[in-house]
Amino acid sequence: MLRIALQSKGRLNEKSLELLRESGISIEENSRRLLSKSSNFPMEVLYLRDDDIPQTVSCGIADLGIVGFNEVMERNYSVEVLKHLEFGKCRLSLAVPKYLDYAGPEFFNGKKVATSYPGILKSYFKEKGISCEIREIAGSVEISPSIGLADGIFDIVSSGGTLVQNGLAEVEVVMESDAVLIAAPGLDEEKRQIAETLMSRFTSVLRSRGKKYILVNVPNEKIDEALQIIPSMKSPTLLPLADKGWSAIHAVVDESEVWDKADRLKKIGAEDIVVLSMEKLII
Ligand code: PRT
Ligand code: ZN
Repeated sequence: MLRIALQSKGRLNEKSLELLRESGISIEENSRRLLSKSSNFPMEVLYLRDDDIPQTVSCGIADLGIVGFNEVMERNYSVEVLKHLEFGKCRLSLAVPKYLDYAGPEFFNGKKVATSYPGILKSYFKEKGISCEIREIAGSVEISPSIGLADGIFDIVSSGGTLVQNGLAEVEVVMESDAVLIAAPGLDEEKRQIAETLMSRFTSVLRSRGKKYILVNVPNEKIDEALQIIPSMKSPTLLPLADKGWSAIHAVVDESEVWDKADRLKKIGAEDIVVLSMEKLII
Protein backbone atom coordinates (compact mmCIF):
# COMPACT_ATOMS: atom_id res chain seq x y z
CA MET A 1 0.00 0.00 0.00
CA LEU A 2 1.33 3.36 -1.06
CA ARG A 3 0.27 6.75 0.30
CA ILE A 4 0.20 9.76 -2.03
CA ALA A 5 -0.19 13.35 -0.79
CA LEU A 6 -2.34 15.64 -2.94
CA GLN A 7 -3.33 19.27 -2.50
CA SER A 8 -6.62 19.29 -0.58
CA LYS A 9 -8.02 22.26 -2.46
CA GLY A 10 -6.61 24.86 -4.79
CA ARG A 11 -5.20 24.91 -8.26
CA LEU A 12 -3.65 21.44 -8.36
CA ASN A 13 -6.37 19.45 -6.57
CA GLU A 14 -8.78 18.82 -9.44
CA LYS A 15 -6.05 18.17 -12.05
CA SER A 16 -4.26 15.72 -9.72
CA LEU A 17 -7.45 13.74 -9.11
CA GLU A 18 -8.21 13.83 -12.84
CA LEU A 19 -4.79 12.33 -13.57
CA LEU A 20 -5.47 9.50 -11.11
CA ARG A 21 -8.93 8.95 -12.61
CA GLU A 22 -7.60 8.84 -16.15
CA SER A 23 -4.98 6.38 -14.93
CA GLY A 24 -7.81 4.04 -13.92
CA ILE A 25 -7.48 4.69 -10.18
CA SER A 26 -10.78 5.21 -8.34
CA ILE A 27 -10.64 7.32 -5.20
CA GLU A 28 -13.60 7.81 -2.89
CA GLU A 29 -14.31 11.50 -3.16
CA ASN A 30 -15.28 13.10 0.10
CA SER A 31 -13.75 16.51 0.49
CA ARG A 32 -14.08 16.44 4.28
CA ARG A 33 -11.89 13.39 4.67
CA LEU A 34 -8.17 13.72 5.16
CA LEU A 35 -7.42 10.22 3.92
CA SER A 36 -9.22 8.16 1.28
CA LYS A 37 -8.43 4.75 -0.15
CA SER A 38 -8.55 3.63 -3.72
CA SER A 39 -10.98 0.79 -4.37
CA ASN A 40 -8.95 -0.69 -7.22
CA PHE A 41 -5.27 0.25 -6.70
CA PRO A 42 -3.02 -0.31 -3.66
CA MET A 43 -2.97 3.35 -2.76
CA GLU A 44 -4.49 5.88 -0.38
CA VAL A 45 -4.68 9.63 -0.80
CA LEU A 46 -3.68 12.07 1.94
CA TYR A 47 -5.06 15.58 1.36
CA LEU A 48 -2.80 18.43 2.51
CA ARG A 49 -1.98 22.08 1.88
CA ASP A 50 0.56 22.25 -0.91
CA ASP A 51 3.15 23.93 1.39
CA ASP A 52 3.21 20.81 3.57
CA ILE A 53 3.57 18.21 0.84
CA PRO A 54 7.39 18.27 0.32
CA GLN A 55 8.11 17.82 4.04
CA THR A 56 5.45 15.12 4.46
CA VAL A 57 6.99 13.16 1.60
CA SER A 58 10.56 13.82 2.66
CA CYS A 59 9.97 12.32 6.10
CA GLY A 60 8.05 9.34 4.69
CA ILE A 61 4.60 10.11 6.13
CA ALA A 62 3.52 10.01 2.50
CA ASP A 63 5.45 7.91 -0.01
CA LEU A 64 4.58 10.09 -3.00
CA GLY A 65 3.21 13.56 -3.56
CA ILE A 66 1.95 15.79 -6.33
CA VAL A 67 2.96 19.41 -5.84
CA GLY A 68 4.24 22.43 -7.77
CA PHE A 69 7.93 22.19 -8.66
CA ASN A 70 8.23 25.71 -7.18
CA GLU A 71 7.24 24.35 -3.74
CA VAL A 72 9.79 21.53 -4.03
CA MET A 73 12.56 24.00 -4.89
CA GLU A 74 11.53 26.49 -2.22
CA ARG A 75 11.19 24.01 0.65
CA ASN A 76 14.36 22.18 -0.34
CA TYR A 77 13.52 18.95 1.51
CA SER A 78 15.15 15.78 0.39
CA VAL A 79 12.67 14.26 -2.09
CA GLU A 80 13.11 12.62 -5.46
CA VAL A 81 11.36 14.28 -8.41
CA LEU A 82 10.03 11.30 -10.39
CA LYS A 83 8.13 13.05 -13.13
CA HIS A 84 7.01 16.43 -14.46
CA LEU A 85 3.25 16.22 -14.96
CA GLU A 86 2.72 19.13 -17.38
CA PHE A 87 -0.19 20.79 -15.60
CA GLY A 88 -0.18 23.73 -13.16
CA LYS A 89 2.31 25.41 -15.45
CA CYS A 90 3.57 28.79 -14.31
CA ARG A 91 6.78 30.76 -13.86
CA LEU A 92 8.41 32.55 -10.96
CA SER A 93 9.34 36.03 -12.02
CA LEU A 94 10.66 39.31 -10.76
CA ALA A 95 8.45 42.30 -11.52
CA VAL A 96 8.78 46.03 -10.93
CA PRO A 97 6.42 49.01 -11.36
CA LYS A 98 6.06 49.47 -15.08
CA TYR A 99 7.06 53.14 -15.09
CA LEU A 100 10.58 52.33 -13.81
CA ASP A 101 13.57 52.06 -16.14
CA TYR A 102 14.81 48.52 -15.87
CA ALA A 103 18.15 47.66 -17.44
CA GLY A 104 18.96 44.27 -15.91
CA PRO A 105 19.14 42.32 -12.63
CA GLU A 106 21.65 44.85 -11.16
CA PHE A 107 18.58 47.06 -10.77
CA PHE A 108 17.84 45.07 -7.60
CA ASN A 109 21.14 45.98 -5.88
CA GLY A 110 20.23 47.79 -2.66
CA LYS A 111 16.50 47.38 -3.32
CA LYS A 112 13.71 45.52 -1.46
CA VAL A 113 11.74 42.70 -3.01
CA ALA A 114 8.60 41.11 -1.51
CA THR A 115 7.93 37.42 -2.03
CA SER A 116 6.52 34.19 -0.65
CA TYR A 117 9.47 32.35 -2.19
CA PRO A 118 12.52 33.73 -0.35
CA GLY A 119 14.62 30.57 -0.77
CA ILE A 120 14.54 30.50 -4.57
CA LEU A 121 15.03 34.25 -4.77
CA LYS A 122 17.97 34.22 -2.37
CA SER A 123 19.78 31.60 -4.48
CA TYR A 124 19.06 33.59 -7.64
CA PHE A 125 20.49 36.83 -6.24
CA LYS A 126 23.46 34.99 -4.77
CA GLU A 127 24.28 33.45 -8.13
CA LYS A 128 24.04 36.89 -9.79
CA GLY A 129 26.09 38.55 -7.02
CA ILE A 130 23.27 40.95 -6.18
CA SER A 131 22.66 42.28 -2.71
CA CYS A 132 18.95 42.82 -2.20
CA GLU A 133 16.72 42.83 0.87
CA ILE A 134 14.11 40.07 0.64
CA ARG A 135 10.83 40.69 2.46
CA GLU A 136 8.93 37.50 3.01
CA ILE A 137 5.18 37.87 2.99
CA ALA A 138 2.50 35.19 2.86
CA GLY A 139 0.05 36.62 0.33
CA SER A 140 -1.02 39.55 -1.86
CA VAL A 141 2.59 40.03 -2.86
CA GLU A 142 1.55 42.02 -5.93
CA ILE A 143 0.34 45.01 -3.92
CA SER A 144 3.66 45.45 -2.06
CA PRO A 145 5.20 48.12 -4.35
CA SER A 146 2.02 50.24 -4.35
CA ILE A 147 1.87 50.32 -0.53
CA GLY A 148 5.58 51.10 -0.21
CA LEU A 149 6.59 47.73 1.23
CA ALA A 150 9.01 46.88 -1.57
CA ASP A 151 10.52 48.14 -4.82
CA GLY A 152 9.62 44.99 -6.70
CA ILE A 153 8.11 41.56 -6.27
CA PHE A 154 9.01 37.96 -6.95
CA ASP A 155 5.92 35.82 -7.52
CA ILE A 156 4.14 33.20 -9.55
CA VAL A 157 2.99 34.40 -12.95
CA SER A 158 0.69 32.52 -15.23
CA SER A 159 -1.28 34.70 -17.69
CA GLY A 160 0.39 37.88 -16.43
CA GLY A 161 -3.02 39.47 -15.73
CA THR A 162 -2.36 40.04 -12.03
CA LEU A 163 0.86 41.95 -12.79
CA VAL A 164 -0.89 44.15 -15.35
CA GLN A 165 -3.77 44.87 -12.96
CA ASN A 166 -1.24 46.06 -10.38
CA GLY A 167 0.80 48.22 -12.75
CA LEU A 168 3.78 45.87 -12.70
CA ALA A 169 6.05 44.65 -15.50
CA GLU A 170 7.64 41.19 -15.53
CA VAL A 171 11.38 41.75 -15.89
CA GLU A 172 13.11 38.42 -15.14
CA VAL A 173 11.83 34.85 -15.35
CA VAL A 174 13.76 33.02 -12.63
CA MET A 175 12.24 29.56 -13.00
CA GLU A 176 9.54 27.62 -14.83
CA SER A 177 7.30 25.29 -12.88
CA ASP A 178 4.66 22.62 -13.31
CA ALA A 179 3.18 19.98 -11.03
CA VAL A 180 5.62 17.17 -10.27
CA LEU A 181 5.35 13.69 -8.82
CA ILE A 182 7.77 13.38 -5.92
CA ALA A 183 8.86 10.38 -3.87
CA ALA A 184 10.23 9.82 -0.39
CA PRO A 185 13.88 8.81 -0.33
CA GLY A 186 14.49 5.06 -0.08
CA LEU A 187 11.06 3.53 -0.81
CA ASP A 188 11.08 -0.22 -0.15
CA GLU A 189 10.88 -2.64 -3.07
CA GLU A 190 7.11 -3.21 -2.85
CA LYS A 191 6.35 0.51 -2.79
CA ARG A 192 8.83 1.23 -5.56
CA GLN A 193 7.04 -1.27 -7.80
CA ILE A 194 3.65 0.32 -7.15
CA ALA A 195 5.21 3.74 -7.82
CA GLU A 196 6.62 2.47 -11.11
CA THR A 197 3.22 1.13 -12.22
CA LEU A 198 1.71 4.49 -11.33
CA MET A 199 4.39 6.39 -13.24
CA SER A 200 3.95 4.29 -16.33
CA ARG A 201 0.17 4.90 -16.21
CA PHE A 202 0.82 8.65 -15.84
CA THR A 203 3.18 8.52 -18.81
CA SER A 204 0.50 6.87 -20.96
CA VAL A 205 -2.12 9.42 -19.95
CA LEU A 206 0.19 12.37 -20.56
CA ARG A 207 1.29 11.00 -23.94
CA SER A 208 -2.28 10.65 -25.15
CA ARG A 209 -3.19 14.20 -24.16
CA GLY A 210 -3.29 16.50 -27.19
CA LYS A 211 -3.09 13.55 -29.60
CA LYS A 212 -5.61 12.34 -32.20
CA TYR A 213 -5.93 9.09 -34.08
CA ILE A 214 -6.24 9.63 -37.83
CA LEU A 215 -7.50 7.14 -40.43
CA VAL A 216 -7.18 8.01 -44.10
CA ASN A 217 -7.65 6.22 -47.42
CA VAL A 218 -4.97 6.88 -50.05
CA PRO A 219 -4.31 5.64 -53.59
CA ASN A 220 -1.43 3.14 -53.42
CA GLU A 221 0.86 5.29 -55.56
CA LYS A 222 0.50 8.11 -53.02
CA ILE A 223 1.38 6.06 -49.93
CA ASP A 224 4.98 7.31 -49.72
CA GLU A 225 3.88 10.95 -49.97
CA ALA A 226 1.16 10.39 -47.36
CA LEU A 227 3.66 8.80 -44.99
CA GLN A 228 5.81 11.93 -45.25
CA ILE A 229 2.82 13.95 -44.05
CA ILE A 230 1.79 11.64 -41.18
CA PRO A 231 4.84 9.88 -39.83
CA SER A 232 3.75 7.98 -36.72
CA MET A 233 5.45 7.06 -33.46
CA LYS A 234 7.07 3.93 -34.81
CA SER A 235 5.56 3.24 -38.18
CA PRO A 236 1.97 4.00 -39.22
CA THR A 237 -0.39 1.06 -39.78
CA LEU A 238 -0.99 0.39 -43.48
CA LEU A 239 -3.97 -1.78 -44.50
CA PRO A 240 -5.10 -2.76 -48.02
CA LEU A 241 -8.71 -1.77 -48.85
CA ALA A 242 -11.20 -4.08 -50.61
CA ASP A 243 -11.04 -1.62 -53.49
CA LYS A 244 -7.74 -2.64 -55.13
CA GLY A 245 -5.37 0.24 -55.68
CA TRP A 246 -6.25 1.91 -52.33
CA SER A 247 -4.90 1.52 -48.81
CA ALA A 248 -5.85 2.85 -45.37
CA ILE A 249 -3.26 4.51 -43.16
CA HIS A 250 -3.77 4.79 -39.38
CA ALA A 251 -1.53 7.09 -37.39
CA VAL A 252 -1.32 9.23 -34.25
CA VAL A 253 -0.85 12.98 -34.73
CA ASP A 254 -0.75 16.08 -32.55
CA GLU A 255 -4.16 17.69 -32.25
CA SER A 256 -2.67 21.05 -33.24
CA GLU A 257 -1.53 19.60 -36.58
CA VAL A 258 -4.68 17.71 -37.55
CA TRP A 259 -6.15 20.32 -39.91
CA ASP A 260 -2.88 21.09 -41.62
CA LYS A 261 -2.19 17.40 -42.20
CA ALA A 262 -5.74 16.73 -43.40
CA ASP A 263 -5.49 19.59 -45.94
CA ARG A 264 -2.17 18.27 -47.25
CA LEU A 265 -3.50 14.71 -47.46
CA LYS A 266 -6.54 15.87 -49.45
CA LYS A 267 -4.26 17.71 -51.87
CA ILE A 268 -2.45 14.46 -52.74
CA GLY A 269 -5.76 12.65 -53.39
CA ALA A 270 -6.50 11.11 -49.98
CA GLU A 271 -10.16 10.50 -49.11
CA ASP A 272 -12.36 9.62 -46.14
CA ILE A 273 -10.22 11.19 -43.45
CA VAL A 274 -11.50 10.17 -40.01
CA VAL A 275 -10.10 11.80 -36.86
CA LEU A 276 -10.77 10.10 -33.52
CA SER A 277 -10.04 11.06 -29.92
CA MET A 278 -7.27 9.12 -28.25
CA GLU A 279 -8.50 7.45 -25.11
CA LYS A 280 -5.15 5.97 -23.99
CA LEU A 281 -1.73 5.49 -25.48
CA ILE A 282 -0.19 2.65 -23.53
CA ILE A 283 3.42 2.00 -24.44
O1 PRT B 1 -4.18 26.18 0.16
P1 PRT B 1 -2.85 25.79 -0.36
O2 PRT B 1 -1.70 26.28 0.47
O3 PRT B 1 -2.80 24.30 -0.65
O4 PRT B 1 -2.74 26.45 -1.84
P2 PRT B 1 -2.05 27.81 -2.31
O5 PRT B 1 -3.06 28.87 -2.26
O6 PRT B 1 -0.73 28.01 -1.65
O7 PRT B 1 -1.69 27.42 -3.82
P3 PRT B 1 -2.55 27.52 -5.15
O8 PRT B 1 -3.66 26.53 -5.12
O9 PRT B 1 -2.88 28.94 -5.48
O10 PRT B 1 -1.41 27.05 -6.20
C1 PRT B 1 -0.87 25.78 -6.14
C2 PRT B 1 0.22 25.67 -7.20
O11 PRT B 1 -0.33 25.95 -8.50
C3 PRT B 1 1.37 26.67 -7.08
O12 PRT B 1 2.33 26.29 -6.13
C4 PRT B 1 1.93 26.64 -8.50
O13 PRT B 1 2.80 25.53 -8.65
C5 PRT B 1 0.69 26.39 -9.37
N1 PRT B 1 0.20 27.58 -10.09
C6 PRT B 1 -0.02 27.64 -11.45
C7 PRT B 1 -0.17 28.79 -9.59
C8 PRT B 1 -0.58 29.59 -10.65
N2 PRT B 1 -0.49 28.84 -11.80
C9 PRT B 1 -1.01 30.95 -10.41
N3 PRT B 1 -1.36 31.66 -11.35
N4 PRT B 1 -0.15 29.27 -8.32
C10 PRT B 1 -0.56 30.53 -8.08
N5 PRT B 1 -0.97 31.40 -9.07
C11 PRT B 1 -1.37 32.77 -8.62
C12 PRT B 1 -0.17 33.68 -8.33
O14 PRT B 1 0.23 33.57 -6.98
C13 PRT B 1 -0.68 35.09 -8.63
O15 PRT B 1 -1.37 35.63 -7.52
O16 PRT B 1 -2.09 33.44 -9.60
C14 PRT B 1 -1.68 34.81 -9.71
C15 PRT B 1 -1.05 35.06 -11.05
O17 PRT B 1 -1.82 34.57 -12.08
P4 PRT B 1 -1.92 35.35 -13.46
O18 PRT B 1 -2.64 34.38 -14.38
O19 PRT B 1 -2.71 36.60 -13.24
O20 PRT B 1 -0.50 35.64 -13.95
ZN1 ZN C 1 0.12 26.97 -0.22
